[in-house]
Amino acid sequence: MSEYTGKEIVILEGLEAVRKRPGMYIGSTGSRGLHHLIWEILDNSIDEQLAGFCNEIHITMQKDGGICIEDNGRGVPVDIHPTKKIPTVRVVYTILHAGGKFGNSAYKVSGGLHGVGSSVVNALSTHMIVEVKRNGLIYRDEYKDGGHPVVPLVNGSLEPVGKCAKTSTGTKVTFYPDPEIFETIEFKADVIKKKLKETAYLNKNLKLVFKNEYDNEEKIYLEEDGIKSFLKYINRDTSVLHKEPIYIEGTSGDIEVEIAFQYTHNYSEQINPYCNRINVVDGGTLVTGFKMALTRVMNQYARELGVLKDKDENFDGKDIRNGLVAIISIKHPDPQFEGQTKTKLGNTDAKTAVDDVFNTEVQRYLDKNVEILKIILDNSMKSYNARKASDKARNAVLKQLNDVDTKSKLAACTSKKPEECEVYIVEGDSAGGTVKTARNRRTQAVLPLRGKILNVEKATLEKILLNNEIKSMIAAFGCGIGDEFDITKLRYDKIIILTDADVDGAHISTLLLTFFYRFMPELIYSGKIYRGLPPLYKVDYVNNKKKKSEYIFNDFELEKFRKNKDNKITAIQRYKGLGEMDAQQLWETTLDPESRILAQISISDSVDADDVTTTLMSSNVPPRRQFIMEEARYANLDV
Ligand code: 28F
Repeated sequence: MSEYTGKEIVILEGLEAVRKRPGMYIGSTGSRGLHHLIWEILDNSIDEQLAGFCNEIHITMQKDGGICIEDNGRGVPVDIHPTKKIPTVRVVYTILHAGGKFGNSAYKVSGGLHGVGSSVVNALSTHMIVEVKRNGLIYRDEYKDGGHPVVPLVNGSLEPVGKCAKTSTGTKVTFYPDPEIFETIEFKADVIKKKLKETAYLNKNLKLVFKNEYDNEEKIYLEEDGIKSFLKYINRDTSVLHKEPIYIEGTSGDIEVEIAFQYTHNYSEQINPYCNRINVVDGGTLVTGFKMALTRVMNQYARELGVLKDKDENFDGKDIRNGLVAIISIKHPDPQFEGQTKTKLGNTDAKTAVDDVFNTEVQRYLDKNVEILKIILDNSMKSYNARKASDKARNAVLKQLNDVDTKSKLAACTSKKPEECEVYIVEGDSAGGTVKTARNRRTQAVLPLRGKILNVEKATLEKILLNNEIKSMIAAFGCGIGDEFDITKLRYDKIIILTDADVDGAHISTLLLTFFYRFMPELIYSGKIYRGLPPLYKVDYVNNKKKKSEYIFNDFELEKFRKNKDNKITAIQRYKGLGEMDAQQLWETTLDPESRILAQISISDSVDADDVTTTLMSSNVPPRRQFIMEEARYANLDV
């Protein structure tokens, strides 16, 4: 056991803060949060690869419940830290936000915990071992019970514990998550494997070796074709217009650009941008550069080949991107991440670089693959013609929207200040009726929806705009749709989806989310969308000889409640739907800002998000159900 000095106490207070509010650092203490621990450690190895010093990472699920991650990078420095006066490796693992990778531009990353997560993982582990191979020596530091160092320092330094070849370098981290923090400490091989697969796609030629000691499985992930294979994977269940994705790469100045894209039969477009392997979900300059170049190059070809005649207008960018699925991955030495969530790239030179590389390389590619060029131009022409034809219909519909406002079932609120107003989108007329009685009329509006809403993945824009439920929503929100969307006109601060806590409810909620994601994604990105979480149970019980009752929101909570010996349960009521609650109960559980529980909907990874929508909307029923239940559970945990 080491004795703590004053310095260490300050350090441990930082880690104590992580233990007090784990959700703030890793999102949740459920299964997602648990796996997040692995991603944090893995990110550090990947950063080391990005810096050019590592090409192999081993990830092992140990039989004793621990996770071991080992890379062949340079090894975390062990010398005494200039200001903290303890070994740098101990600084990295015990001081919050001491990733210290700032200043080294190759390491700059967006938001999140990237590169600073080591100490967070340590804080949430009962035991952690860090082994470093550097300069022909092996070092080992170890921590117990949320980050307390247990290896004594000698003159302030870590003593080497062994020798190795000078050429053998790297970092190995083994950790055991704390069962007092996490609802579950069971790692899922499938979840880890999915992540490693995606990691391999984004890091061409990085070898990831997964080992599962429980069933002696070993699997190697290595993608020589990088994002090209990634794109094939994203489109694996989608019907495509050409079998091989278009893949181009090149360098412009000191920026490396890689692009893969493919056309599908979908009506939507999906562009997945990455900068230094970070998914910049809000896009930014690299996406602007791509769109500009694609539009220009395709219009040039269309003129040259006579697809567009002199009298014709140019293709609109949208015409050319109809059905497009693309991955743009750039490496930038000094990325500027912007926006509230730091998920938008700001560097103007990234725009020029992407435009530049696309311009030269795509023409080189398409001149050799004329049949693909023809497919793209033909597809653009179809969208162009459809757009011209539906412009009239669309304008007519948009004009009608004002009418809908009066015809729709929206029960408006009296306040006109968006910052204090909320709208509840409620499943079914009867629940809608109760919510109308129970709500605070001044700030809470109610929009009841009848039955299931249109599956927007399968419908054309025209059809979507003619759907009554969707028209009512567009009219109620007041901020338009698609290109004309303007979030500053939004009439509400929160849009709250309220459905029954069952599979159908989850399905309706997912259809709504799909609609928002496709046509008003900014609503999700700016955190305006919530799910109301109605309780599953009401428990009457006796505690200290007093009769009490409490709402319970999931089975996990109910189990915890049952285990508490101070409570003598007298009755448990299970709510099958919102319809079973009276106005008072609805007010307390889902409307009253003081006591309701809302889950904010967020998307951290657009590839995942799209994957979710395609899985859901496929006609294959069993996986759909599975997803819905899982999502419903996550929603409960992410409160
Ligand atoms: C299994 C997890 O964490 N790998 C890591 C390195 C390498 C360096 C480093 C890490 C330097 C100043 C902190 C080595 N030599 N795997 C890992 N490999 N961190 S984490 O540096 C950390 C910073 O303060 C490294 C020269 N420069 C950097």
